Parts: sequence; C-alpha cells; structure tokens
Amino acid sequence: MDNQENIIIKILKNITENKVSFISVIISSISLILAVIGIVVAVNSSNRTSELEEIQNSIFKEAENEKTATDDDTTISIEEKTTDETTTAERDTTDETTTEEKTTVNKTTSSETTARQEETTTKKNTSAQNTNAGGNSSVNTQPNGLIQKLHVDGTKLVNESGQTVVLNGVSTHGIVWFPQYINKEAFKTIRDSFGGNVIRIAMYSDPSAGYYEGLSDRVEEAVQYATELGMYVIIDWHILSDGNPNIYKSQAIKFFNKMSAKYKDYNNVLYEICNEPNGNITWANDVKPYAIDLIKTIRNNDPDGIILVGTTTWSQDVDIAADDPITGYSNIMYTCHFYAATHQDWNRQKLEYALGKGLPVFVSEFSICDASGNGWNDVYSANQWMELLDRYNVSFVGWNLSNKAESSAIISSSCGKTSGWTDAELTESGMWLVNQLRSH
Ligand code: IDC
Repeated sequence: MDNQENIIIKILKNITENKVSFISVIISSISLILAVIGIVVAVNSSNRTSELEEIQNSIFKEAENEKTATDDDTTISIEEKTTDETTTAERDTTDETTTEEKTTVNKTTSSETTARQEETTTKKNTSAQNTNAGGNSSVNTQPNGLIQKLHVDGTKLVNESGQTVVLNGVSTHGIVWFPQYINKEAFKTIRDSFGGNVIRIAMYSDPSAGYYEGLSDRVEEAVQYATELGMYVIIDWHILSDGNPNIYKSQAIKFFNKMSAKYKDYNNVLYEICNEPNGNITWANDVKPYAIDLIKTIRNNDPDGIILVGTTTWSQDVDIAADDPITGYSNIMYTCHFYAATHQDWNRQKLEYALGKGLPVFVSEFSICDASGNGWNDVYSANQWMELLDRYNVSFVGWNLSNKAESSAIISSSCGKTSGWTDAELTESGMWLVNQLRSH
C-alpha cells in the first residue's frame, strides 16, 4: 500500500509537478503570448503613434498649408485688392479721362453747337474780345483792337473762319447837326449796353444839308473811336435831297479816295457810297455807273473792304439791282432801307426776291416809324421785317442816334445825355431797336 500510495503519490506528485510545469508552461506560454501581443500592441501602438503623428503632422501641415494658403490668399486678395484699387483708380482715372474726353467732346460739341449757333447769330464773334482767338496776321494790322476781316459769301457776310456774321447797330443822325454823339462813351454804350457791334456815320453829301469838306475830320474821329472799341463802322455818303449820286460824284470820289487810302488796312471799315438814290434816275443809267466808278476808286487803295451800294427809290429797289448786279468785283453788297410803317409786304417781297436771286443785301438804315422818320411806330410790320432779316442773316442798322423830337430818334428828347443812356431814357423805337440788338 505504501508503494502504491507512494506510487500514487509520486504519480500525483508527478502529475502535480507536471501540472505545475504544465501550468507553468501554459502560464509561460500565455505570458509569452501576452508578451508577444504586448510587443505587437506596443509596435502597433508605436506605429499608430507615428501614424497619428504623421496624420497630425499632415493635419498640421495641411493646417500650416492652409494657413500659408490663407496667408497667400490674403496676399492674393490684398494684391487683388491693390489691383482692384489700381484698377478702380485706373477706372477712376479712365472715368476721369473719359469724363475729360466727354467734356472735350462736349466742348467740341458745344463749340460745334456754338459754331452752328454762330451760323445764325454771329455778331458776338465779331467783337474785339472774341476775334482775338481768330488769329490771322491781317487781323493784327488793325491799329487798335483785333477785329475780324469780313467778306461777302453769297448773300452773307462771313468772318475769317467762314462763319456767317450779322452786323447790327445804330446810325448817327446827320453828323453836322448832332456832332455831340460822336464820342467814345456813346459808342461804348451802344456796344456794351445795347449790344450793337456796328456804328454808321451819316455824313450828308449835299452842301445845302450841311456838307463841307472838313466834315471828314468828324468821320475820322468816329472811325477812331469805333476802332478802339472793336466795333465795325460804316462811312456813309448820305445822299438824300441830292437824289442823283452823280451830282456830287467828284466830291464823293475825293472823299472815298481819302478814306480808303487811310483805312485800307482796317478790317472794321465799310464804305457806303450812296445812301438813298432817288428821283428821276435809273439803276442802269445812273446809280450803277456811279457805283462802278466809286468801287474803282476805293479798290485802287483797298482791295477787299466791304462796299455798300445804295439802290433806287431810296434804297428800296434791291430787286432791280438783283436783276442787274455789278460784276467783276468782290465784297460788294446792296442796301435795302425800310421804315416799317410805310414799307410793308411790297418792299419785303422785293427784298426776298433779291436774296432769292443771290444778291448780298445789307439793311444799313431802317426804323419802325414811317418814312418821314416820324409818325407812328408799326411794331407788327417791324417784327415781320425782322423775321425776314433773321431768316437770311441780313445785317441791320437802326436810324438814328439823336434826341431829336421825332419817332426815329432813339433817345428821348428830354434826355440831354450824350452817352450812358438807360432804357428809361430811350424812345419807343429806341427801346425796340435796343431789344433787337440785345437779342441778336
Ligand atoms: C431824316 C431825319 C430828319 C431830317 C431829315 C432830312 O430823321 O430829322 O430832318 O432826314 O434831313 C431816310 C433818310 C434819312 C431820313 C429818314 C427819315 O436816309 O436821312 O432822316 N429817312 O425821313 N430815308 C428814308 C427815311
């Protein structure tokens, strides 16, 4: 039993020992496995860590990249902004340029408009101030003041730029009777307050109407004032009671020879060689031959000054002159005179006929009263005349600069001033004329 017991015990011991060793083997194995697992886990974990780090790094990098990218973006957007601003600035500049261009264009347009307006209302560009820009060496030969040279083109007067010019202003009364109005301040008032650009100097040619040779001094004085003021001036050989201009033709030739020699370089002087031929005479036999002789006299000195030729029947027959004009000379115009209360449609038709035939006409004398220079003022007829003159850009000069107690005098008879007249000091016809001058 003991053996058995011993055997058993041994066996059990063995078993136990084996068990133990088995268990220890198992434990060892498990430990080993755990160790391996631990290692694997550790390795994995370390891998994971590095992966995480990589991920983190990459995220960081991405973040960094993004930051950089954002910074870059910011830079870009700043650059873009700068570019935008530049662009905006450029645009602004461009806009300004465009605006300038537009302005320039507008200016051009407005100057074109102005030019077009000047086509119809051209008197403003004839004044000394405005003609400075015209620039022409011939302008500078003017002793004082720079006045554009004019020439006749078709029925119109045109300046050096080819623009149509309308002269309008006032005629003196006979300078032998009303010499006090030949003064610079009076002409200045006509220019600045009334808006006129021409003054007509009426020198009656008949000795019984006061003519004497020395009267030309007064004419020269008047030309001097007009020139200094940049105004055009008409030297008017004022035949009236001496209806046939040939009666005093030799005096006329002497007078105009002197005037044209003196004023040949003046752009502002116009020669009116016979105010109003009238009586038992004809255009063809009397007035036209006289005119040709006077034109030759003037042209001998002054090759291109404007010459105004009177027509028969107190300068109403422009239609007759239109049918038989003077040929071979340039810068010749024909005068049409009217007194609105007397001369109506019949006379307007004669003027329209002449203009229609291409005759250059200048209304160097008119008033709104009757042909006596007195009587009632026919404003309706006067406006009809003015509508016709405007339609053809005809120049006009109103009779007369005096305070004589007659309707055609423009200054009230109660006013003794010789310049600086106010509107209240004008007569009805004077106010009507001044309104025309101001609006033309
Ligand atoms: C008038 C004057 C008047 C003068 C008369 C005679 O207004 O004071 O007594 O002359 O010398 C014209 C003439 C112009 C006339 C005017 C009015 O050119 O000299 O002036 N008139 O009759 N033609 C038609 C009318």
